[in-house]
Amino acid sequence: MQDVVEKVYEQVVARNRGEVEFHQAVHEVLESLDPVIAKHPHYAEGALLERIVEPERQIMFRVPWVDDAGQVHVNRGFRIEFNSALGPYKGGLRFHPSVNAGIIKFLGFEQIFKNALTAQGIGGGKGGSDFDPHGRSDAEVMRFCQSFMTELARHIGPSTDVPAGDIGVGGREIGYMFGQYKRLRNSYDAGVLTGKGLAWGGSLVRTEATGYGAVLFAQSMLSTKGESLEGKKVIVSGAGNVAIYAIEKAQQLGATPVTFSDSSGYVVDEAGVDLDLLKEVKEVERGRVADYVERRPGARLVTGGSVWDVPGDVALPCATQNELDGDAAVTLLRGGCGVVSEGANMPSTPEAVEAFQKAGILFGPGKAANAGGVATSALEMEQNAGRTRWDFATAEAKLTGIMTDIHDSCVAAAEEYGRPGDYVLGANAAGFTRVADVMIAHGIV
Ligand code: NDP
Ligand code: 2IT
Repeated sequence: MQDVVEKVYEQVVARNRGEVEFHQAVHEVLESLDPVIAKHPHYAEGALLERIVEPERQIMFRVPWVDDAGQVHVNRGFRIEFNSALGPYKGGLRFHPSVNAGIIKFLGFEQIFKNALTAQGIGGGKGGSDFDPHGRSDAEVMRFCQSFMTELARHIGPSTDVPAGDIGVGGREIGYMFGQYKRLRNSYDAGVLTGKGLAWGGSLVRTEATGYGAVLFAQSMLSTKGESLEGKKVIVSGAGNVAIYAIEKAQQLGATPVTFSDSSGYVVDEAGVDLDLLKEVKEVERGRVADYVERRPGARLVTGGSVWDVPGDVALPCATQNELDGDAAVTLLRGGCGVVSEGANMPSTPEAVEAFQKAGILFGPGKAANAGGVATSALEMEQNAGRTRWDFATAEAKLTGIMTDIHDSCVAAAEEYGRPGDYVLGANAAGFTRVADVMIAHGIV
């Protein structure tokens, strides 16, 4: 890293002690900026870099709620409003016991550049709580969501900050939070949350968008080599929203996904994943991956090791951050993997990214490859503002166009800064320059 960039990174580490995921996300972006700043030194002036790594606002609050047995629990809520240069803060809410300020900050920081890549006028933010929805009844989840929104409501709005889902937050949680927001404000502000139900302002394709987008991004990368997903064996991690619809789109494009996973283990189904069964187990029953294996002859559950031990042509990490380390990358490469498209946020460790890039395979970083989710959220906001609703084909065509544009922007930026084929540099440089140009236009704010 150049001195000027290195200094900014050191300050981030000193100021945000122990927030290792945030440090990691900042390091990756700043490292990419060396050739950008060498060519355009003005991006390092006016403390622009120091401003971009500092959230505009960080909100942390108490979330008390009562379980079905009458016991009171206290969780911690977060909303990090990171950057509003391009539009209202936009980004998901994560409910998972591992959530802390550093995790929400890393996600919020990534979101700034991801949202810039979509070219839809959305700033970057993220939020969530260390609440664990696993094993909780609907009534408990509802009471938690209502308590969470009682505080969050004062900070958000359709032109201010527009949350959505992430790990542990899907249609059910968005519904409970929207109900509480509407009640508190006495106002049907559909555009205050995205990922809503189709009957109350949601958009077709939002459920599918992140997984679909990650596969479309893989397909675009392959097309630069004159190849496609047709006939490819695909290794998928996760069994949630992103993983399920990545599997669906991969199947539609003629590939064969053979794995998925959750925190209890991974499943190998060499005949190809039975998507209807997986949806039944995960979306309807909220079950575990073992429930799939019980009903699917030929599929096996593996509870030790890593899903990345399974050889395949394409890897789609769709679970969580740092789920794919350097050793897993080497194993994947040895198994013949030539494409990685990140459905999750920062699933590959820096060592894994380095291994993929050294091997010269196609590597699509999350902030580009998984941008289809937030892009379709912005399409939902657009429909809400226009009090209109598009059909599935219209929304999907828009998503496909946006993913192609993101891919092409990454390719162009990587070429401009002298590293053709480097999608990490391409995504970071293209996202950064869009935000930075507007921050400069807005003055020192
Ligand atoms: P879900 O909650 O629907 O699914 C998450 C899946 O990942 C579950 O199968 C879960 O298993 C597994 N998982 C989560 N944390 C861990 C962990 N620490 N160890 C092992 N397995 C884990 O979330 P999503 O599918 O929405 O999100 C997945 C990833 O995609 C996240 O990184 C998220 O930030 C990213 N993303 C999501 C978008 C969206 O639109 N939803 C948009 C862009 C990115 P278990 O249930 O056992 O915990
Ligand atoms: O990480 C992400 O981009 C998301 N969880 C989706 C955010 C959104 O606002 O749709």
